[in-house]
Amino acid sequence: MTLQPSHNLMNVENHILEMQNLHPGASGDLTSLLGDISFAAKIIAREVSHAGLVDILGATGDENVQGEQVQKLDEYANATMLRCLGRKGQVCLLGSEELEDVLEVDFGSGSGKYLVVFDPLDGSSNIDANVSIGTIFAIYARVSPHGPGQLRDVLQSGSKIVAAGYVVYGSSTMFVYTAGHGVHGFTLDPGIGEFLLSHQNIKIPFEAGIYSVNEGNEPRWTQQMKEIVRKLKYGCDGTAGKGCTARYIGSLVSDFHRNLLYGGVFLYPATEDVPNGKLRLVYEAAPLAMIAEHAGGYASDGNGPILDRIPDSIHERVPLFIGSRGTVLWIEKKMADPEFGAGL
Ligand code: AHM
Ligand code: MG
Repeated sequence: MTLQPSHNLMNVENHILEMQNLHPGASGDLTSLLGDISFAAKIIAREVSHAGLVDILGATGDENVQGEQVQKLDEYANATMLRCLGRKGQVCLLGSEELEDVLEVDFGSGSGKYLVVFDPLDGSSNIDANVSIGTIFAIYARVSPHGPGQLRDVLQSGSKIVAAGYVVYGSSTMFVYTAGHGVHGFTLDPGIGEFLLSHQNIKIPFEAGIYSVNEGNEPRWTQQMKEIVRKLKYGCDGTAGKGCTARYIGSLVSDFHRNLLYGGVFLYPATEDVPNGKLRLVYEAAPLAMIAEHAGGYASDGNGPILDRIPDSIHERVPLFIGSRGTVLWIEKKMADPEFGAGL
């Protein structure tokens, strides 16, 4: 009997190393940075699994039994990412949705090649209800020559992302990433503390069977958007004529992850009162857009690819349509048609 490589258990670190081998001459900095992120994810996952005990063990601002300050989970996740990333001199800059400004990093070497941007705990309004939440990240190569990173290093289009991924803290914890060679998912085995390859080379179905949108905002959508969502329900060219079913968690990572596996589209359009939508280009939309594209999907701001947008500021917001490629392209086409929905 011959042992097939597919029988091997693969943890995320070994997988990332295999990906590195596709790039002869790679320094290993990206590999170790992705390893740092998966390490941080395990620490955050452990804390998330205790979230419901906070009221029993001590509220925010209290001291816990070890005499440590109890932190809100999103603050904890942010602090954990900052503590884990780039200790080996791989990064020149970090940007977090939780921080107003970027953090220049200088561990003395002055030569960190990469910068990492992240949303440490996305969907945080769901924490207290035990609903799944996540972490989103993207890694860029710096454009400034040397020394601590600069703002211009972050203000690059998503098409320049070198690696992106997310972690879902759900019924199990999953780490999903791409470094440009497919999208791969790993499930945390809490018993051994390892992310094991469980979803190799994820591909999203071309047409959505699910639509995910906060329909409470419908009164403030354009007529065009109302008609787009109506057509998603009843069936249209973008859904092979079939009507979609609705699923909306209110955690972008979790909604995106489910749609990636099953085929679906997530929409966070502009509304009268919020002209650029709610979601952030740098920390949420661009990293997930890279994942979507490498899984065969697509992400649009309604006019064109999210990945083409160059942010003007780090907290810039953007309308987001992301998921099954055929469906998002159909939405984009309808948004370009001023007559669509005009008769409503
Ligand atoms: P957050 O980063 O503060 O958690 O906000 C982003 C979240 C997304 O996860 C989710 O898709 C969206 O907000 C839900 O917004 P709404 O409650 O308006 O539907
Ligand atoms: Mg978020």
